[in-house]
Amino acid sequence: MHPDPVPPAAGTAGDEPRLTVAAAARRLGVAPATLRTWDRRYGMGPGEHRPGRHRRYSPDDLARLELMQHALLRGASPADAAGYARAARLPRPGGDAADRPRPLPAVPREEGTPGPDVGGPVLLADDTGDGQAATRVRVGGHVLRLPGAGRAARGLGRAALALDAAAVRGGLREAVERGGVAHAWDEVARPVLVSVARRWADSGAGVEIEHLVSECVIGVFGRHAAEAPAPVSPRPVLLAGMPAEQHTLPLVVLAAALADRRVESTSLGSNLPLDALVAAVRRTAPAAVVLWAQMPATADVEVLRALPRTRPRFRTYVAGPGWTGVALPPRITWLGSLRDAERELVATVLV
Ligand code: B12
Repeated sequence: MHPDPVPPAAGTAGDEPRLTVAAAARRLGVAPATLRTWDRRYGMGPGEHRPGRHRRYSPDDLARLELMQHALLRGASPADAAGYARAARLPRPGGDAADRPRPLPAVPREEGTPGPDVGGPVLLADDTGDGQAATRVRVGGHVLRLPGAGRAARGLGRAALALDAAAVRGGLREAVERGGVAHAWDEVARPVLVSVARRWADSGAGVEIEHLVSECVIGVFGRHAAEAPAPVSPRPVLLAGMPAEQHTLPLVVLAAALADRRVESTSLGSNLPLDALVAAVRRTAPAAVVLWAQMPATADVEVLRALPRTRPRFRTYVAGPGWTGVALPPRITWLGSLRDAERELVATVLV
């Protein structure tokens, strides 16, 4: 898809389409928040600003941003990249094409349209061998496979590979704003996490990317939950990782989804010791308890049996791939997806 060109404002050179922040961001394959940051911190915003109008990027502004992006991807600091881009002489229209800075390819119009390889972020079509077109995101020499992923996930993948935390956060925030928490997790963040992990499993590389994306997920979804309207649920949902379980991102996201439904949750994070879990259940009088096990080793039914009986009672749920194939004690329900969990918990809590 093309970025939406904005018709030239009256009184400007008629042949120079100007782009909004969103359209310029799409053209460059970065989050709008990244462009705003580059503007605020490094003075890389639109050159011309006319009172009473939104700021728009001219072709020259875009060319400078592309130069900045090139420099960043080659390892320059943001400040140095911005300085380089500002100082560069841009070719005039009609000048010798060979003198022009090589523009980064825009995000391809169609899924699977290969872009030219200029060393910047490129999306490539790829045959997975099962007849399905897969999309790979590449930054520098790093490649991330994102089969069937949409534009937002590909943008997030690029930002993640570039270890650009501001862009990852911006991409996540934008996805939440556009499509809601479940969309941002299931269609944007999760494919990237799964792909990063697959890359790690195949090559042993990229744990730093996994950590960076995890931190950004915790930051963005955590903040979303904190800023939600006051809850109306009479009792909270208690969310905790099983003892010895380090993976709890889905619970952070679940807390954000519940907050949007005005359901209060109490998050106890990862690796909660059993006695602490028991104490928390007694003290918070939850309507429901959700225990996440990512790893089979942490999916221990003895923990479920050790939970205290309280009045009023609470319902116990387990979630995460660790529980697959585990015979659960009676009245314990397994939650298979974020959307299912949200639906089930809202029904349980908001009775
Ligand atoms: C993020 C992550 C981390 C983060 C965790 C941060 C945090 N605070 O949670 C960090 C960096 C700390 C980490 C560390 C490690 N990790 Co890790 N990690 C992951 C990763 C990428 C995502 C985990 C996650 O959130 N999964 C949730 C979503 C993204 O995936 P899913 O579980 O498959 O989703 C399914 C369901 O769970 C469900 N679902 C999804 N979301 C939701 C939400 C709700 C509410 C519900 C109910 C359901 C649901 O839908 C999906 C389809 O069924 C996974 C890869 C993966 N594919 O999961 C590896 C992964 C789990 N890690 C792995 C490993 C080995 C480790 C480490 C041991 C080594 C390492 N990679 O550094 C360490 C140490 C951890 C430890 N001591 O236990 C392996 C586990 C292999 C195994 N089964 O034994 C995985 C699978 C990576 C891999 N390819 O090998 N990790």
